[in-house]
Amino acid sequence: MIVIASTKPYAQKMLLDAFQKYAPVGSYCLTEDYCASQATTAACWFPDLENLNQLPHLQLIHSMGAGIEHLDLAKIKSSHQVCRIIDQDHKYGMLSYIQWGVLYYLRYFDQYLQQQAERVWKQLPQLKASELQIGVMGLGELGAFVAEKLASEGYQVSGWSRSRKSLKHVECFANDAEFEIFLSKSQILINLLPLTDATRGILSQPTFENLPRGAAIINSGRGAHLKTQDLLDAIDSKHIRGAILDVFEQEPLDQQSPLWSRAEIVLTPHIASHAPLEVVVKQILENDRRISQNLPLLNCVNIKRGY
Ligand code: NDP
Ligand code: OXD
Repeated sequence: MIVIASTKPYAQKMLLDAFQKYAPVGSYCLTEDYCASQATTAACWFPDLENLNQLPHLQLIHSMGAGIEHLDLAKIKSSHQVCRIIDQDHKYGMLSYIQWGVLYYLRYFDQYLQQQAERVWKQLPQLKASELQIGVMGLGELGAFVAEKLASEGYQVSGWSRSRKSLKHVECFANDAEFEIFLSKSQILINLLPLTDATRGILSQPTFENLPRGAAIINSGRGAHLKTQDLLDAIDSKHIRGAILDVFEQEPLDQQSPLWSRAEIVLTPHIASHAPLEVVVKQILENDRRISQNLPLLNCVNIKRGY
């Protein structure tokens, strides 16, 4: 039995609609239903973990996405496992978002939009992919996929992760000791890190100052990776050319945020990529089946590591 658990009304509705469409009747319920007491798995997005921790048969806290920062890991019971969604279409969705962002800078669309606003007719150089250095922070399921695909398109791609990776045509850097050299090769810096204590605020002044002058940022990790004022200062000083931001510390983004009105910033409402809901439901059902048959679960999170 799966219990649907989100404190966000839009996510609760999305999950319930998806289970109604793709899951067998009787395989899911809501936290307030009587049968929640039988639930072995919770399908979650910002759940009330204290409430879930009361359920006597619960064994699995399952994120409905790739990210798990919406779960307060300190509150997860030691008897509970945490799993997340990993899916090929999710990876392609992220890839297309990043490809768009990279082309936006490679072909100077940021500057042409500005020129249009000022009625300026001026042709800028037509750069080749091989002339652009891209750095991908986080070489996990999404980052490694994106980095290899961009490298196959001819870009000069570097990647950075905790442990060293070996990826086709990607120069791989690892851990804090190699962060600066990685940054120095990132004319476009793409963030695909998970949000943890170690990565919170990583898109900040010390990182920006190690990027080449005129670098651009694409943040499709999490909003709390970015220190907004540091970005605005780096743009004002012309060290950073601009940013494409998909995620924000507070979502929806506050109407008063200065980010809305900056020509150097492109905002999207956390749409870089979503796993298809049918896949979300199927993966959660599969893990719940595995629990009932005492089989190893798929796509488990390392709770100690935080991702
Ligand atoms: P994974 O857990 O598969 O990969 C995380 C990567 O980050 C790993 O390579 C890991 O290194 C690296 N990493 C973690 N901590 C550090 C650190 N302190 N220093 C250096 N590298 C580190 O995550 P996914 O690729 O599946 O997803 C990444 C994030 O993307 C998600 O957590 C989510 O926040 C975000 N996301 C955003 C979406 C959107 O629409 N905007 C959609 C989906 C996800 P190592 O391999 O060595 O462990
Ligand atoms: C995810 C997301 O974590 O959509 O999957 O942000």
